[in-house]
Amino acid sequence: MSYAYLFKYIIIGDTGVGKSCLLLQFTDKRFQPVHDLTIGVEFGARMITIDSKQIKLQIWDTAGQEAFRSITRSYYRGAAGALLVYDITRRETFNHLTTWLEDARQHSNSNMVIMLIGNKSDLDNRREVRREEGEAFAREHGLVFMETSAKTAANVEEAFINTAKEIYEKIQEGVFDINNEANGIKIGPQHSPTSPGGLPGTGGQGSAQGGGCC
Ligand SMILES: Nc1nc2c(ncn2[C@@H]2O[C@H](COP(=O)(O)OP(=O)(O)OP(=O)(O)O)[C@@H](O)[C@H]2O)c(=O)[nH]1
Ligand SMILES: [Mg+2]
Repeated sequence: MSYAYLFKYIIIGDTGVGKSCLLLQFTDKRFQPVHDLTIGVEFGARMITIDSKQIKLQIWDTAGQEAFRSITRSYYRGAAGALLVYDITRRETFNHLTTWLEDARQHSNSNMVIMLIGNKSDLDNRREVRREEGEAFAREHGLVFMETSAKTAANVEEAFINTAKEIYEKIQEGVFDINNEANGIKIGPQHSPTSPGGLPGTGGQGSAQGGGCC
């Protein structure tokens, strides 16, 4: 299927926080109660609509285990968005956020949108990190924040889609250099540069294009 833009994402955070389960819930709308550790990097994709434009999200799900850290680092550079995930039932995963953020900032392009995610919100009875602590960390570091559950799907759509909205807004503001694919954004065949945010139904496919040959 054709798209107006392709955004590349990376999902990062400690092992076991639920990165792969969040991706599976977003792409396949299902939850795996027993999920294997990720070895290296896994991959998923899904189409979404923003401002009546089709946007393809290409998502790299990394391994949280320390041994894979150097592989993870090599994926930051080409990402437009990052989901930085901790587990609300394990404080140590929250304590490690600073290290993850330093790594992300050091190896990514400066415009990368980072969404902080406190996952496993369904396990409120086992909570070790209060929502306010997540909010405060996000505010302090200029991140967007959300609590999610890969199990119940609460806020999972929102997390991926709000990140895309932020990226899309940055494109509209001219912040992202969209002609440089290394920034994690690719313009698709459906893109129509003459109608940014035009009336619903007027942008996108059809008209305008087609004049060119071969
Ligand atoms: N209750 C609950 N369990 C979850 C949730 N998300 C993930 N889990 C469980 O947590 C475990 C780890 O999830 P994964 O998605 O494999 O964790 P990961 O972050 O990908 O781990 P690595 O691949 O090692 O980095 C699995 O057994 C999941 O079933 C959630 O939102 N709620
Ligand atoms: Mg995983």
